[in-house]
Amino acid sequence: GGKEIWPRGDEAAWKSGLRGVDTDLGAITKSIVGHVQTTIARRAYNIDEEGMYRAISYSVRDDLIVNWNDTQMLYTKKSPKRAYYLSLEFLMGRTLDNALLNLGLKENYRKAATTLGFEDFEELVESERDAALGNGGLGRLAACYIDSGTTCELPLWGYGLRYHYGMFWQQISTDGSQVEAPDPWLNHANPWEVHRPDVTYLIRFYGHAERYGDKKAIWSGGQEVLAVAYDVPIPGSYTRNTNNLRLWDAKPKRGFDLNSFNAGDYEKAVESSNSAEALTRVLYPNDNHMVGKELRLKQQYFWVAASLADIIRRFKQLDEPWAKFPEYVAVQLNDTHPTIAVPELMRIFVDEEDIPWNEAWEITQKVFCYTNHTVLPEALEKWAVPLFQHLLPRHLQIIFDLNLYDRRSTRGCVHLLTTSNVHVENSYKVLAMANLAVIGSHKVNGVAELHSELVKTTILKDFVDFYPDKFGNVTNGITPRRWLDQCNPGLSALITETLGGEKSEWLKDLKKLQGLLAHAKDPVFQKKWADVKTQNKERLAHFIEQTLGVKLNTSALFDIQVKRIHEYKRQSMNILGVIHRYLTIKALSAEERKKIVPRVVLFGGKAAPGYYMAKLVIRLINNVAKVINADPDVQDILTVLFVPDYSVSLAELLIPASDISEHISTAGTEASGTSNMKFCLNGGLLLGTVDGANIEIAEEVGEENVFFFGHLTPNGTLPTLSELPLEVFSAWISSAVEDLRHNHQYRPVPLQERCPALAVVFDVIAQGRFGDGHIYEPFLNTIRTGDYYLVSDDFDSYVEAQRMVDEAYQDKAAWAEKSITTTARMGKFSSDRAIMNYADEYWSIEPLKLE
Ligand code: GL2
Repeated sequence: GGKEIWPRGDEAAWKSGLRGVDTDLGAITKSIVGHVQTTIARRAYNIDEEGMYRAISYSVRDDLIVNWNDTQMLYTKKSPKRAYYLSLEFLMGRTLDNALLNLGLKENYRKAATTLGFEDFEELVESERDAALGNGGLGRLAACYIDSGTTCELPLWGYGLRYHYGMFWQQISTDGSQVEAPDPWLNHANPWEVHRPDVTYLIRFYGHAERYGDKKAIWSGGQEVLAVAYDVPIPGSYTRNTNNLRLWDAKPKRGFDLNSFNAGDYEKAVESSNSAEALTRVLYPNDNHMVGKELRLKQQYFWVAASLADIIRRFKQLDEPWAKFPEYVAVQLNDTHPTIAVPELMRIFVDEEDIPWNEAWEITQKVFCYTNHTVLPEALEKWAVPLFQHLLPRHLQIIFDLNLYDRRSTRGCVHLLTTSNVHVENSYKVLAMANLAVIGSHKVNGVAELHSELVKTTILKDFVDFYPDKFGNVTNGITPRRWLDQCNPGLSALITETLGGEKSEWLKDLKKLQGLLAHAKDPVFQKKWADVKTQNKERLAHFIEQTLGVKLNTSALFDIQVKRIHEYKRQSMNILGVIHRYLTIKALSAEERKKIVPRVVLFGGKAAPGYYMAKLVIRLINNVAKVINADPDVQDILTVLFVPDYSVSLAELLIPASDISEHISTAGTEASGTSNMKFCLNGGLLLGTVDGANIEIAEEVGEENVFFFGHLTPNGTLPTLSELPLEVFSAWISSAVEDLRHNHQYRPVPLQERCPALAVVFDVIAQGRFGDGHIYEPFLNTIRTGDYYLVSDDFDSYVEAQRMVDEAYQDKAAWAEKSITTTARMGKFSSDRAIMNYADEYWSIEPLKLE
């Protein structure tokens, strides 16, 4: 509140040049034309769609930046405690539409574009390329959280990497296989980022660490790379608050090595610059799977070191003692990817700031929180000690010292000492990053109730006795702005019309959707509801016909499974079920076939390029689709399609069109899932296993409105969590899965006896009905023997659940009621609720509104 001193020059001159956010049509048109003329250097007679998209984007960006500046100024002035979300992935998708809706300017921009001769505004919006800086749910969650954090007016920044190549582009070859092509998304100008050459840090790798004094060291030598900031403004909804996503790009410290250059070896001279820039070249395309590559560890340290340096620079401007650091800073570790932040902060405190070790450790733990996103063993990050030591010698020393320190502080607790120290015995030593994340944080959470329980009983069980208060749960959420208002404008309008008032009221308080319950049985409303669904199916069908040349029957039931292709997610069961359905229909008479509920089954998702089994499943899906779609016997009764190159934008098209979506992971394997929430919010019903957030969705929308199945569902019914305490339930799931796996391993029963219906399907595949059967043998064998993901155990009840879906779909009124009720009761799953939970209980930060 002190007196402001004008920093330089004539205050009036500065102020005369400042712009605000001008939202009237004239100002918008003028701004667009200005950008056409100068920013993109064109004129009215040679402006095309691509140019117009860019001019509009720069114009919208101006508004975002004005708000962004004002928000950052407010933060500087009030110095609230801030939270920083460290995520190696931010799967943002497109920005223009979202920004326009958040700013409330879409209609005026549409009008301005029309006046300038671009009548099809949606076409402009859809010409934007996705920012695909993430693999799947984990990366998209980060994007939802910064949207919600800003909408809730929290001082929350994201920190990530500016990959030059995002998630690969997926194509399908003529034999049905996935082929990967690079996604050089930055080849096109990216209007949504602001280059900050003034915000840079030098990051060191390799070299030597020499100890001295009390647990201190000097780290020197090695390679130095420059981290340069690119800022992406993040608008909130119905607020001027605009937060920041800061992405780091790697640049060589010097352009090239002058000595080699003088010696005439140009290639050698630029070599070091190549190796620096390789750092942020590409996103690792693995989902739920760790690959121990040195370059990946380099990315992690580069990103973490730059982010912490930036946070510390900001803190130093406050001129406060280090003990107060946790009163201004909370850092969220999104999975274990940023765990090196723990030893890095210790290194800065101890080596650079001269803070005694114990004090440094106390401060460090108060800063960090850690979210675990998976219990799959293959996904847990473990770094080989020799590799780690080579790249980060000083950090390894710190980790070893922490290990000793933790042993001392856990004195008497032998169990913890032997199994939960930071480095775990193996054929060579590895660092278990989750263990380091737990000891370095004051809070640890899972992402759905069941998952948080499983974390405590499996991978982190040794820590629970010792730190009982650290462990909690924050069930994931999704932003209703993108995942309802933006992707389903028809439904959004119907909801607003029905609830009355402004759409902002329910969009910012999603529990208000409950108001729809009063209309769930109203036939007139049901009809309107069903009509919106049909329009969304038509929109999707149009796209599919244009891009894939396949016609869809829009009065059919649309059954959709879109997510990463993974054995644990069991797309296998879906396609095997499709074959079973096909064979069943083929056995019917033409008369009987008329009674079948027509169905469109859509698949989408990418497989990691090195994941052989997942790629084989994609191939099977495509070849089954080929046969079924060409068979006149099932024309309009059954259509199967793999939609290539699944992305955020495709999800926005697919999700509003679904009647049923499949979330059918082996019980206990899907930490939460978030697309399940998106489908249900859009009135699609859920077909799933008792896993992840499916359980909480069923609790909210009512068990009668979901289709649960699985060997692990006793008597086909879900024991509600109130009947069965969560600890009991999670223990029961783990032991049941373990027993089944044990039996497959040690008391194998032939598939023919285990699941005769599935054995028939296998025979048909092996006989070559969908192309050379031999190709699929390795896949079939994983289920014939071992069956780790329990496909054969769950197949019969899956088929039965699908039969119940068909039956339910025939009663249109009852189906509409289920669909309306589902949407109405999805309020809990807004990411606003989740982010406020983190803000209150994990970060202790408060909203700060920009007036
Ligand atoms: C994931 C989980 O698999 C998924 O179930 C969860 O919804 C998301 C977000 O919490 O996190 N974990 C993970 O490693 N990936 C996920 O999508 N990639």
